[in-house]
Amino acid sequence: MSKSFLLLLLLTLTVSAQQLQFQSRPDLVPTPWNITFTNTSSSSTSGEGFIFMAPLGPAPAPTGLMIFDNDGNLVYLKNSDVFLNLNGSNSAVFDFRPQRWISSDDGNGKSVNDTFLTLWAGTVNPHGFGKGRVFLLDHGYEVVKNFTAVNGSDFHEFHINSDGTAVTTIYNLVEGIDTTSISPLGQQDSFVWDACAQELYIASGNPTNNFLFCALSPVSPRSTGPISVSDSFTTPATPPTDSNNGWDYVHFNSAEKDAAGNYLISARHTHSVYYVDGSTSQIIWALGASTIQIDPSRPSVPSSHPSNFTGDGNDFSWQHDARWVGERGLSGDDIRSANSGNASGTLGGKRRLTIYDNGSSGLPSSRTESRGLLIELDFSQSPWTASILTSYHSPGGETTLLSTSQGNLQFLSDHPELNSDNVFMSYGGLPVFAEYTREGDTVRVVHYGTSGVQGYRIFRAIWDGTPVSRPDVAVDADVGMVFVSWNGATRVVKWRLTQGSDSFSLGNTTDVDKQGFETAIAIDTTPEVLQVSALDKDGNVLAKSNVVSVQDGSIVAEGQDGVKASSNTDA
Ligand SMILES: *[C@@H]1O[C@H](CO)[C@@H](O)[C@H](O)[C@H]1NC(C)=O
Ligand SMILES: *[C@@H]1O[C@H](CO)[C@@H](O)[C@H](O)[C@H]1NC(C)=O
Ligand SMILES: *[C@@H]1O[C@H](CO)[C@@H](O)[C@H](O)[C@H]1NC(C)=O
Ligand SMILES: *[C@@H]1O[C@H](CO)[C@@H](O)[C@H](O)[C@H]1NC(C)=O
Ligand SMILES: *[C@@H]1O[C@H](CO)[C@@H](O)[C@H](O)[C@H]1NC(C)=O
Ligand SMILES: *[C@@H]1O[C@H](CO)[C@@H](O)[C@H](O)[C@H]1NC(C)=O
Ligand SMILES: *[C@@H]1O[C@H](CO)[C@@H](O)[C@H](O)[C@H]1NC(C)=O
Ligand SMILES: *[C@@H]1O[C@H](CO)[C@@H](O)[C@H](O)[C@H]1NC(C)=O
Ligand SMILES: *[C@@H]1O[C@H](CO)[C@@H](O)[C@H](O)[C@H]1NC(C)=O
Ligand SMILES: CC(=O)N[C@H]1CO[C@H](CO)[C@@H](O)[C@@H]1O
Repeated sequence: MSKSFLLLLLLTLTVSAQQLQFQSRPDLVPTPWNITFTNTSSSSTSGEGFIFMAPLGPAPAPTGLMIFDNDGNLVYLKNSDVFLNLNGSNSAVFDFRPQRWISSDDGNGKSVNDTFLTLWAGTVNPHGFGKGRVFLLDHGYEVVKNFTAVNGSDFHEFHINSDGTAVTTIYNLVEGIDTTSISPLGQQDSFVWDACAQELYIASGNPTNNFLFCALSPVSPRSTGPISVSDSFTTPATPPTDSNNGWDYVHFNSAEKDAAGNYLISARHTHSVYYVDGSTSQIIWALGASTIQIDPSRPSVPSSHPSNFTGDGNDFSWQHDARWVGERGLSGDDIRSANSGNASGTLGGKRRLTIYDNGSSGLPSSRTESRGLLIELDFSQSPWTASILTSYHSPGGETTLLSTSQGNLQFLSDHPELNSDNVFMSYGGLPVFAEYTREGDTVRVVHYGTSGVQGYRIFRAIWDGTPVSRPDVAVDADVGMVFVSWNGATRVVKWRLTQGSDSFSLGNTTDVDKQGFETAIAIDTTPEVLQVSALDKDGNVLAKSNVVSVQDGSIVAEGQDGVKASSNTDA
C-alpha cells in the first residue's frame, strides 16, 4: 500500500449512471476488462474457475466485490457498502476470494468442510493499512461469520489455515519508542506503528491464545517484540512526535501457518520474510535483507535479523504475499523433516515459496519492473541457501510494469481442481493481472478498469454459487425482448421462457443458452405475462423469476427463490 493509493481512494467510489450495462440489474456496473495479450503460440491456456477481485479506484470507476468468468463476463457483483454500512470515503473491501474452512466445530456444534467467500471490510488509514472486520459468505452469498482481531483486523491478511484457524494482521500505534538511531527525524519519544499477526478461531471469532506475534511490542505472554526499528528501509516522513504522525516501520502484509504449525510472515518495510514459531512466537529464521541502506551516501548497517540463507533468493524488496508452495497435503512431520534439512525426507530437505516482489515503494527505485519469484530454500547444506528458481515478469508485448504497492501470486498447481500448472499474478497497485506458464512464459494479460484503479490481490478459483434471491428480469416490449440475469449464479446453463395470458397458464416454452451475465430472449408480445426459469446442466429448475407483465414489466406474481447449495464439489 502507498500514499498514492490513499489519495485515489479518498477521491472515492461512486458509479456514474451512463455506465449502465444490464437492463435487468441497472445497479450493477462491473469493472471493464481489456485482454491485451493472449499467447497464441502457447499450448497452455488459462486455468478453470473464476476470477475474484475487489477493484478500488477513483470515481466513477466501479468498485466492490466482483467475480468474472475467464472471458471477463460478470458473474457476481456486490457493492461494498453492505458490509459494515460502509459509507465513508476511506472505507473499502479487500482480499475477496474463496477459501476452504475445515473444522470439527463451526460454532453451532457441527463440523464443517466447505468453501466460503472471504473478505475484509473496514476503513483505511492514510498510511496504507486498515481497521475492520473479516467476513465469510456461504454459497448463497449470505454472511455466516464476521469477526475481528483484538484492536481491529487490518486488511492485508485474512488467511484460513489448514487446521481450521485463521490469521489476520493488526496495526497498533505504540508511544514512547526511541527512534533516535533513525536520521534525520528520529526522536527519543516517538509514535510508531507496530504490526502484529494474530490467530483466531473462525467458529467463535476469538483469539486462539496460541499465536500472537508483534514486531515491536512484547505482548504477554507469547511475544517478545523482536524486530528492531533500525531494520526498517523507511524513515519517518515527519517527526513521529504526535499520534497523527506515527511511523509505519515494519508493515506486515501476509501471514500463513504451515503444517508444522509455524508462521511465514512478510514484512514489507524490512524487506524480509520471517519464519515464526507457532507456539513460542519467536523468530526461527529470516530471509531477505541482511544490511539496511536507505541513503546511498551513508554506510549500510547490519539488520538485527540478517538472512539465515545465502543466495539470490534474498534479493527482493517492498514485497507482498509470501506463500509456501508445493506442500498441499503434506504432514507436519514432512515439513519438520524438511526444516531440519533431512535430504531423505519427502521434500528432500528443501522448501519452496513464492513472493510478489514489487521492487518499489514509489520512491526512486533501482529496479524497473515488479516480478513474481519462486524461491527454493535448501536446508540440507550449511550454510542454508535461497535460490530464485523462476521469475515471472513483464507480460507479453508490454513495456515494463512496476507497481508501487500491493500484488499477489498464485501457484495454480497447488489447487488441482483448476487443472492448470500456470502462475496467476496481480500487479496490485497497477490494474493488471497476468497468467504465466510455470516456466515463466506469458499466457495472458488483462488490464482492467481505468488508470488509477487498483486491485490488491486477485485470485483464480473454483466457486459454486446459488443466490438465495431469484433471477431478475426486465421486459422491453418495444424491441420484443426480455433480459434476464441472476447475480452470482454459477450453475445456470439455460434459461426457460414461458408465456401466457396469466400466471396460471404459462406455457409455450422456449429454452435458450445462457449468455454472459445477462441473456436477451426474444418474446412474443401478444400474451399478457411471462416468466423466466433458470436451468442447470441436467435441466433441473434452480429458481424462477417473478411473473411479469409483457407490456410494462410490472410484477404479476412472485417467482421462486434459489435454494442454497451445500456443495463440496469446489475446493
Ligand atoms: C485495450 O488495449 C489495447 C492494447 O493496449 C489498446 O490498444 C486498446 O485501446 C484498449 N482498449 C480499451 C477499450 O481500452
Ligand atoms: C455515514 O456517514 C455519515 C456522515 O459522514 C455519518 O454521520 C454516519 O455515522 C455514517 N454511518 C455509518 C454507518 O458509518
Ligand atoms: C456480524 O456479526 C454480528 C454478530 O456478531 C451480527 O450482529 C451482524 O449482523 C453481522 N454483520 C453482518 C453484516 O452480517
Ligand atoms: C491492543 O491495543 C492495546 C492498547 O493499544 C495494546 O496494549 C495491545 O497490545 C493490543 N493488542 C493486540 C493484540 O494488538
Ligand atoms: C538464524 O540466524 C540468527 C543470527 O542471525 C541465529 O541466531 C539463529 O539461530 C539462526 N536460525 C537458525 C534456525 O539457525
Ligand atoms: C529422514 O527422513 C527419513 C524419511 O522420512 C526418515 O526415515 C529418517 O529417519 C529421517 N532422518 C532424520 C535424521 O530425521
Ligand atoms: C508464448 O508462448 C511461447 C510457447 O510457450 C513462448 O515461447 C513465448 O515466449 C511466449 N511469449 C511470451 C511473450 O511470453
Ligand atoms: C409461442 O411462441 C412463439 C415464439 O415466441 C410464437 O411465435 C407463437 O405464436 C406462440 N404460440 C402460442 C400458442 O402462444
Ligand atoms: C474436505 O472436503 C474435500 C472436498 O470434498 C475432501 O477432498 C477432503 O478430503 C475433505 N477433508 C476432510 C478433512 O474431511
Ligand atoms: C531491488 C530494488 O529495486 N529495490 C528498490 C526498491 O525500491 C526502493 C525504494 O524505491 C529502492 O531503494 C530499492 O533500491
